[in-house]
Amino acid sequence: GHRSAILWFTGLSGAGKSTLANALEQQLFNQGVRSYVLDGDNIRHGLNQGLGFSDDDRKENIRRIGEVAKLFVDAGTIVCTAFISPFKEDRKRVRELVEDGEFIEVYVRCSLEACEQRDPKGLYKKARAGEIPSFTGISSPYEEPDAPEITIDSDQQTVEESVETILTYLKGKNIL
Ligand code: GGZ
Repeated sequence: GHRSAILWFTGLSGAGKSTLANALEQQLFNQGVRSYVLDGDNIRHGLNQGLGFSDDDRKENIRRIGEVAKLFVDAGTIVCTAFISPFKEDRKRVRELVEDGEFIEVYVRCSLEACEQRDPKGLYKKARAGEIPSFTGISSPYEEPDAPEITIDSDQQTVEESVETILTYLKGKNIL
């Protein structure tokens, strides 16, 4: 058996949150651990369609995701969430929804320069051109975590190394 938890990935667009969350989920699945990834694909296009990127909409986005993540914890799952979640206060509120130790903040740290260089969807280019208002890192803030349980330097570590770091943390905390 294993304990349930929220692995809350936070970081800039293009930092690699979804990639890491999905790679971790694959490893957990291989080990027979019940896990699930919440990301823009299944949340912003569904439950949260209609929410945009104003501060208020982001706050509501994160609040709802936090509530859903809590349900997954109740259901005995390890849930990985991959959202920018730029505001400290919103992340703290999710932390407070679950028991101590059940909220694991994973800061996917990557310089704005590197994210902008990657620009897999061309969004930074559009944001710089003024075509996307309130773009995180350009025209909307990102508040770095002060004390994340795990920090991944995604411009220095491979996905495989990063997944190992997280698995080691989970084993150390007797979650796996
Ligand atoms: C930031 C935006 C924006 C703006 C669209 N700012 O790289 P992506 O494309 O796939 O991931 C980004 C995603 C961010 O949604 P989140 O739900 O994670 O944001 S938050 O936690 O702040 O609510 C990006 C795309 O949506 N996107 N417009 N203005 N990212």
